[in-house]
Amino acid sequence: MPVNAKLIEDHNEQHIKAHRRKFDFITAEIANAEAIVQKLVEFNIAIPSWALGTGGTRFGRFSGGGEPRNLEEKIEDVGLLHALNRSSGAISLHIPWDIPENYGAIKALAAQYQLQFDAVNSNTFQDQPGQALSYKFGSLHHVDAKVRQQAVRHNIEVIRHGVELGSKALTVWLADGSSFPGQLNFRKAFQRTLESLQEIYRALPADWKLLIEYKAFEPSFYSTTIGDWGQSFTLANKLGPQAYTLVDLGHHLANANIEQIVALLLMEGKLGGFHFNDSKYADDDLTAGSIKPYQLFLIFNELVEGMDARGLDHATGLGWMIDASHNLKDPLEDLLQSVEAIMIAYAQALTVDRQGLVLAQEQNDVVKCQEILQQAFRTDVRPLVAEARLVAGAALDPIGLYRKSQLRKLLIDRRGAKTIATGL
Ligand SMILES: [Mn+2]
Repeated sequence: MPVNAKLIEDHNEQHIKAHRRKFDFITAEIANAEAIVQKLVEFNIAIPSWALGTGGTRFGRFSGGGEPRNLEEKIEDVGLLHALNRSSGAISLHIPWDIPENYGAIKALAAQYQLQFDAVNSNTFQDQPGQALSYKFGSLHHVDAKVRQQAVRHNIEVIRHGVELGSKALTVWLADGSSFPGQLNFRKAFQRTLESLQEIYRALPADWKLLIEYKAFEPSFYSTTIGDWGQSFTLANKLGPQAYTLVDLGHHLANANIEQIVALLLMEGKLGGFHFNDSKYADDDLTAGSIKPYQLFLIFNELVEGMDARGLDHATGLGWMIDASHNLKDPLEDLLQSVEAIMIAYAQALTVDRQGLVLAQEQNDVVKCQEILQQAFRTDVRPLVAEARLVAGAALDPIGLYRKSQLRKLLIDRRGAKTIATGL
């Protein structure tokens, strides 16, 4: 492991004076700094196994070098991130891209880096080598029962892999949809999807969640069979108490009010998890907070308010995961940026004057409501996030340390300059 306690200590030593100055300033500015730092220490965001290699577009892919060649190296990369920020303590696997050959060895490796296994993800959006039937026209909604059966069996197999590793959730995202009017009978497609999901649901262990992700469009361009939160929510309600909706920030039509969606799903007890990314147009897979940090804050504002209203533990009540794939940045630096942006938005949401906001809302004081939210958003909470890292034994400046230690060069030396992460 290239990042050890000594390296972190030496790095923090160099930054501690400047950090103390900034932290003292903010603790004087806000009331509950210590409690916020403690919440930040507990908060972790899972890293998906497919975010560790350079993503591409349909036009090209430009590999960055030193990418993880197998599951072991993916776990090593997440371990590296977690050692730097102590906020990335889980990995989310994609089956069949990351099928473990030896569960015991994989679990031991993850434990060595203090990593948990987050939700497992099934894949019926592409055909695998040797697969009997094609998903060209969909999977769980397919007109042919044999294709649906194959897709159901795959999902149940994914659950089995997850059970072996200690995961507690299956995330289903379907590419099922249609690209031309008339191609699909919407009612039948939805009904077939429900029946397939019911079969998968019956195979869930009692302490597992089924997370149903939705997406407005792409790869289909006319309709998606689970296209929005209402469709996912309907399925989750019909399936039962272990089924939940999963919100991916990039899966909405432009200008959708995601914070309102989140608030209502939480109120109904059906928000199960989150996929963080950012976008200018649609599913752009950009770094969280890179385009719309205010939206990210407003979402966290609703999350904190809604989770507190239901008495949910912020760290464990919902599944938190990044879902992005980058084609320009070093994936590890990009993930450090995403985690930082998420922590900042969460910290800002924790500083919102809740009582003041309730009062202003009840008095229809629209100006005051905006003042309260923007006061929190415009407060520089980065010293709180840095303090949480310091307390947890992470680096005060994770990207600075990553660069100074030349960790990418080290990975390239070990793995080679031309490697491609499995699944990409
Ligand atoms: Mn997603």
